[in-house]
Amino acid sequence: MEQLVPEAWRRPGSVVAIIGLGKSGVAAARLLAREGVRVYASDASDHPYAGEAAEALKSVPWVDVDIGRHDLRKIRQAIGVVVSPGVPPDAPVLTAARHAGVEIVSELDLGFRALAALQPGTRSIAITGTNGKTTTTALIAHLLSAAGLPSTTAGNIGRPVTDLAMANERYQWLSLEVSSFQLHDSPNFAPDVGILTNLAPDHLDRYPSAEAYYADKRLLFRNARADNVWVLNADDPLVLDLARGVAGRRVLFSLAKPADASYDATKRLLRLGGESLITRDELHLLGDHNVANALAAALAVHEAGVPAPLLGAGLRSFRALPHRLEPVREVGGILWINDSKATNIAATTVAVIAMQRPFVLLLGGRHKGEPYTSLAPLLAERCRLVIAYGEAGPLIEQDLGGKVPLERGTTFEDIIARARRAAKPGDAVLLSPACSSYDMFKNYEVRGATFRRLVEAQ
Ligand code: UMA
Repeated sequence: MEQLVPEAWRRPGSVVAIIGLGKSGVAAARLLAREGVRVYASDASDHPYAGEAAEALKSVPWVDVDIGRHDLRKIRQAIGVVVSPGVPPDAPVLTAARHAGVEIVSELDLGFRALAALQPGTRSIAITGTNGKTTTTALIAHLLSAAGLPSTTAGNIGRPVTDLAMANERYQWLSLEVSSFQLHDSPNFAPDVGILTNLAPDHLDRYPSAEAYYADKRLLFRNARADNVWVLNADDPLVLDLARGVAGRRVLFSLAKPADASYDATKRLLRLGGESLITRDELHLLGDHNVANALAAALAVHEAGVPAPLLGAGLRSFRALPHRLEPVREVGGILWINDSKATNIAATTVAVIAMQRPFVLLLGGRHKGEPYTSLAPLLAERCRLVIAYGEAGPLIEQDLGGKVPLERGTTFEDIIARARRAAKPGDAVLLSPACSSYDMFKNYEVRGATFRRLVEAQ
């Protein structure tokens, strides 16, 4: 049996430092304390994301909690560091640990190791890529469960893997969404099946270049074995390049050409090998990118042993996730769509391409580094108005002003009122911000929920 944690972590006098007390840090602290490992858990912010849960750790034996600072002396003396995904690798606290020779592992790594020890035999499908990860992850768990194979989701989709490892739940398969942040410092991560949905620049506020971001994505393959299956996007040369020379079998999906899973645009049919899965109209998701996600998910679940007819039934019964091109409500002929999860240009691009009606686009939030200019040609045809708001408002105006009709907005109440005035019956209003939400909200979920509440109140 694999060791749940390195033996040295359990030695008397050893302390493991946990950096960041969001969901990941809190779950990691709980797991280690349960295993009898002493923990020093700290968060630089006075208001860590996990708030009350982080406070509650103070009453857990074996856990020493600091909120509002990192005690670098304690961290330098630690036997190991467990880092939360939101802490950038060049954060001073990690630099201090590295200089002191302390090994740094991610919460994903700790969780994956614990899963292997506590739930041996559970198999995993890991999903990464710039966009489509969350929908594909949820769709995979749905397809597995619909076919009678007990499964659940964890990882970047919301539930830390350490939390799942600790739970008294048993699954045959896990569908794990893994971000580039989580793949970093994850030497033990080794899924059975891996999916790379697509690659485009993102997180340029954290990485020095797109290449550095892709290099972290490549860590999906770091423990590749001959019996692995890699599900790859045949339409994305960057994906194929990244997987070049990796051990294991590769299966391909494509919207444009024959592949292991493909889309026949003339007959509007999704296919797996020679078999038909479903028609386009039976897939209740907006946009061709979601056809690609469905093909990727079907291929992965097929590898888990589920035959095409059962995959077809599962695809038919799946519905859009909240905040991902989610139709909220149609009022007076105007369809309001919540795509708050679109936090980069590539995600907003696919949303814009998916629009079949004229639309008003709500764009803004905290700028993440990429210019907005590439959106201009896509907006020329159907976009009635861009409403630019938030910290990125001036940059968006600079990049798109004069090229598409654009006005500036302030609060969410204000941008929704402006959208209502501009939209005509038959139009859509699309919240697809291309930015993070952190200038105005706790996260993209709260941003989407605010949009929904205001739209429903109309
Ligand atoms: N912090 C420090 N010191 C620092 C820097 C940060 O203490 O030097 C603290 C912050 O104050 C914060 C904590 O570290 O309290 C960081 O927490 P976190 O951001 O890792 O938050 P979690 O709640 O643990 O959520 C994380 C993922 N968040 C990120 O990767 C930013 C969640 O993905 C994921 O669902 C969760 O783990 C469970 O696995 C969210 C996300 O936005 C959805 N992901 C990005 C994306 O999808 O684009 C990658």
